Amino acid sequence: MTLRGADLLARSLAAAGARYVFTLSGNHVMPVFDAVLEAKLPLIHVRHEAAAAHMADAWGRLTGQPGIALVTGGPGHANAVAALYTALAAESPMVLISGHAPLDELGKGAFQEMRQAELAAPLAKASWTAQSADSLGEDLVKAWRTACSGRPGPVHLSVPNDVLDAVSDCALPTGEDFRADRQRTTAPEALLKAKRPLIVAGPAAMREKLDCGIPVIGMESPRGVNDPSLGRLAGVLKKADVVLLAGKQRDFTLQFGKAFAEDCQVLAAEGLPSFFSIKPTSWYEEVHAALRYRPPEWQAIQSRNHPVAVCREVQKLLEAPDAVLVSDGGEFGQWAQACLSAPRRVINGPAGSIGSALPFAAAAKLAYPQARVVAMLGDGTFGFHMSEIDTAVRYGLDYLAVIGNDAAWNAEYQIQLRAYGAARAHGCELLPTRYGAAAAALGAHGEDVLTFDELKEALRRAAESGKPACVNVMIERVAAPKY
Ligand SMILES: Cc1ncc(C[n+]2csc(CCOP(=O)(O)OP(=O)(O)O)c2C)c(N)n1
Ligand SMILES: [Mg+2]
Repeated sequence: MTLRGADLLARSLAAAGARYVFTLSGNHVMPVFDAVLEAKLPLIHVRHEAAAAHMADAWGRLTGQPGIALVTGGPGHANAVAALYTALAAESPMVLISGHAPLDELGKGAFQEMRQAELAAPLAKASWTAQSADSLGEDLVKAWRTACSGRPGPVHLSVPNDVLDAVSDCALPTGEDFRADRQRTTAPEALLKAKRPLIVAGPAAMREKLDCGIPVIGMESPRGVNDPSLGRLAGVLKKADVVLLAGKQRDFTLQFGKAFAEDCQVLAAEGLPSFFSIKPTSWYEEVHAALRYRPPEWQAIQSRNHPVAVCREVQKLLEAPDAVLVSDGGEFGQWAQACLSAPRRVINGPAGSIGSALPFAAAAKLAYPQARVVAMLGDGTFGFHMSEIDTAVRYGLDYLAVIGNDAAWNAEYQIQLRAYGAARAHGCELLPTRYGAAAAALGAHGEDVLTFDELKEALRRAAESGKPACVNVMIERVAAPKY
């Protein structure tokens, strides 16, 4: 069968099992927009290319299958590349496919000509430019498998216009060609014999559950051992006698190894060990109690526009067995992670890059249409991809976004207070904008909550609206939790 490169691309993605293409249109990729009609591959078209990449990232983390982002060449590619950093740090399987100036015009000043593969390379596991329609199927197999294999991560493929328009009679890859196996190794003897063993899992490893009688601690926060969702982790890390780092670097999050006692034996593996089971000891309970720890004085914080009180109301919405919590942003995001739990969680992750919450929530809703999806984000963070509310409205993605609005880039403001003093704090103020009204103008259900008593009803109305919803709550400008 003779097919255009664009058809080969679209049909290969369908054969791989891709469910959606997260995209923003542009001259270079219009052949693919045409080809997805036959391949029956739905497009989710967004308002900024970074949002498409963030959606592919969240899809990858939630489903384990690479999310696919498709953007146009040059500026579209450059916009999308910025979002790869978050996916790389979160070890998220995704493929960014970018249109590209035609091969036969390169070096001649082609429209939107750019050294795209080089631009994406530092932020991807692999990054290259397709050279012919005949090899496009192989390119896609390699991209997909690389994204999933070993430590997962983003992969970039640029596809020149003339490659998309060229015809080829090469065979399409099959679903089997795309399959990537993940291998585990056996647990090291020293870990099994230890008195106080710990497994510290990196972002990809922690998404694969292992319940084995040894505490498995997932680390995916830029705040490392001080991650507020991990309670008093720092104390138990110091007590451990043998630690297995499973797909986890001894990086800044572990204070480059100083988070462990000097005589602690630190072992490393690519990922989690294969299943084993030992009888949990009192150490297991001690570690879990430390992780659960939250200051008891928080219970006294009631009926105030404090993040703890806001989260207490939001937690009631997350009790559903399939709920997804998305958390992003500075201090408010840290409070959300400290106070909220849900069966599934997607956070901006070790990259510490803010702004991805709304695209993440949209992808979560596509991955789990029946699930309640709640995104917690700061007011500054909301501004990054506010226009994605429009995308959510167009596709009926009825997530609930809760904005903790302290009219500031508070995380940075807090740094100024600590480092330079209140008199020198500047450049981090925002306005107490009515983001609920803005969301309503974009077609969502919007609420602006100025006093705490209004919160409960506003959340109820939002959750029952059947629309994408945004509850903007004015909160006190407090520093992130510390234990
Ligand atoms: C892409 C990106 N830009 C800037 C920063 C620095 N930064 C981290 S938190 C933060 C403030 C976020 O403000 P907001 O979303 O309102 O949350 P708040 O801290 O006020 O609760 C900023 C600017 C970052 N981490 N990532
Ligand atoms: Mg703020």
